[in-house]
Amino acid sequence: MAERGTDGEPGPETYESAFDAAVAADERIEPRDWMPDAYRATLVRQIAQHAHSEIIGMMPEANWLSRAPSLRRKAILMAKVQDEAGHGLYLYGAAETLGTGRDELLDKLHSGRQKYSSIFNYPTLTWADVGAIGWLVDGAAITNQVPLCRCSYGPYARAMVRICKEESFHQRQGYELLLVLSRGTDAQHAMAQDAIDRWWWPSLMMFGPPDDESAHSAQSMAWKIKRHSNDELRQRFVDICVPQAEALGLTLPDPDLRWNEEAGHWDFGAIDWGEFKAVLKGNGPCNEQRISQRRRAHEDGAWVRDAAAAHARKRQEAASR
Ligand code: FAQ
Repeated sequence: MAERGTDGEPGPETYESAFDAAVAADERIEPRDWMPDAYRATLVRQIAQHAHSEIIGMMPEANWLSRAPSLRRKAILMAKVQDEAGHGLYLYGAAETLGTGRDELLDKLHSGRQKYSSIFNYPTLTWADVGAIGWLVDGAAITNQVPLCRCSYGPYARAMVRICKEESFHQRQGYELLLVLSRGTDAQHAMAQDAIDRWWWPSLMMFGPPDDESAHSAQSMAWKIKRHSNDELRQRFVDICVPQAEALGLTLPDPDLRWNEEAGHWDFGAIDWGEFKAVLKGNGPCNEQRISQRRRAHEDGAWVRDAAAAHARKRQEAASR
């Protein structure tokens, strides 16, 4: 029997068991529902890192907007980069429903107190990198995010449904771009292969540390925030990519890739976790550049925020007259 508080209201144990029962029954937890503080904090941490990844993730591809090889490619890339901004907005909105505002989260990003995905600390050296990001980075993002559509927290799960639809368009544009290059001139094929050589391993790192080093997985899976472990999703991604690489006529840069008949999966080589840790510590090739560009963009946008606030104030004053 659940405890009752002294004033006759249900005690904390009642709320906690209602929360546990809702999670066990695969029901959604909604913003006004009671939730454990640690559940709320875990969601804010993950959603914030995800939102930051979306807006920092605009930078590597935006680098190629002015140099896209045709008007069509430029229009597609502009739409994709704008989609990423939209994803950031949905996700900051989802975090807001947990009581943490965008200003606070951006402040944590800018001061290095919150992370964003390691992948966006690598440079985009050629046009083929736009294809590699679409195929591999968006592909990894979809593999990770489709199960998040069933996340126990309602606003995050619902945001993921729309995000995944858009990411799937992103993945296809990257695949198609690489296919054209791969079937193009020798120089174009070589450029596509070089991009895959550089983006393959960092893409595998997007899924996070191996399961036995993942600090949050067990609890997040018990709460049904995460539905699969980091290693399970990484394996799923490898299994999807191997036949796609073959269809593209490109080679994944891993001599240890081998079909494992017994396991029904592709075995793959060792990931350089030293590199992953260095990137997380701020020592990747572009960490400094990304964060200083983000801070500058935020400062440059101050007048827009001020103008929007002044406009909202004026409307409110007019309405109350
Ligand atoms: N990079 O215990 P775990 C995209 C951190 S969106 C940086 O395993 P968890 C779209 C982790 O935060 C890409 N940090 O953690 C796009 C934790 O640090 P903390 C982003 C990482 O949360 C495409 C620590 O390591 N997607 O690409 C990374 O259970 C193209 C311990 O790790 C999401 O955020 C990493 N790769 O699992 C945009 C999806 N991995 O907080 C533009 C949602 C781990 O203790 C262009 N997030 N860390 O200081 C998730 O599914 C999870 O948060 C994981 C990590 C799987 C990323």
